[in-house]
Amino acid sequence: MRISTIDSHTEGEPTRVVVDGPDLGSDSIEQRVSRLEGEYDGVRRGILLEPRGSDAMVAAFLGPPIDESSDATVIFANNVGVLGMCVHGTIGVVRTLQHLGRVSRTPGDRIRLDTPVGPITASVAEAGGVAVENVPSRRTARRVEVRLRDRTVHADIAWGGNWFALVDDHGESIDPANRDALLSVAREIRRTMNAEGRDGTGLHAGPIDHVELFGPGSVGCDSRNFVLCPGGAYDRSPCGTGTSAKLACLAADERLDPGDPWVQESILGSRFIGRYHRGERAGEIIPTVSGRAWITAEAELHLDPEDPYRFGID
Ligand code: PYC
Repeated sequence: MRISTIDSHTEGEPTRVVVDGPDLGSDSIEQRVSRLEGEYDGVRRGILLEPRGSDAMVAAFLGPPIDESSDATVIFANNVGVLGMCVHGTIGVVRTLQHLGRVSRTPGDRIRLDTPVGPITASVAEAGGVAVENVPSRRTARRVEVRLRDRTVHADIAWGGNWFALVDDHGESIDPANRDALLSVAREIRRTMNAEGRDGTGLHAGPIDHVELFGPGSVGCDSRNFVLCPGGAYDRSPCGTGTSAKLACLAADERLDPGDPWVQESILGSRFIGRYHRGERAGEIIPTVSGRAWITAEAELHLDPEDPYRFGID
């Protein structure tokens, strides 16, 4: 199978757009997801796992649109499976399509993409920026007590296209030098919440798959975060679905007004700017998250039938 890919990174977090690869079909998005999870799971692994990929890499599989007002479908996947949505990945997709000449570089131009959790719109911004209007986001639980081995923390549960547990009182410094401790506490929070059935509820109900720990931001930033992703890696960017979940919590607590900017810094010091307006349903917001991405590679991947590791190394 011929697999052509273009890699980019969005504020430090990698995306691999599959420009030519498995045919996921042109029927419903659920059927395309199930084809990727079934027939093409080995291909997903081959694209994302070592020796070609890494735990932090997110792949974007493009296809024909579902809705007639959309331009394309995108299904994001990482080292362990399909994601609901991915904002850093969407920014990478737009920059890749610009690189291919399929999307203009004119600020204000927009493309609409169908995702497994609903349509989103991405707008071209100045200086290589992209603004993603994400799916409706909301908080479903506030300050849930989570007892860990050596501390008790409190988590908000919010949907931003994936399910997040958002924690302020973890007691750790959000610093790259403290990464191992951050990974360990975030994993324990997720394990504990999953074991106790502290799930996201309502539309897209499901277990917490991301954990977001917050601390003070540096000058010009409202906050700094550390985000644990489903496959155990941490997000090098400020995580756009996580920023959307944060905006939902800020809106619910009346700490940020519609239209006002929220500058979310990542553990690396890179930034996303988030804003929201109110959604149609009570308690729901429509977040817009802006960031930048850069192309890093163009490749043709080979999955040699003789290669025992063609479908990746776990
Ligand atoms: O930016 O939404 C995001 C994201 C999800 C997982 C990694 N990045």
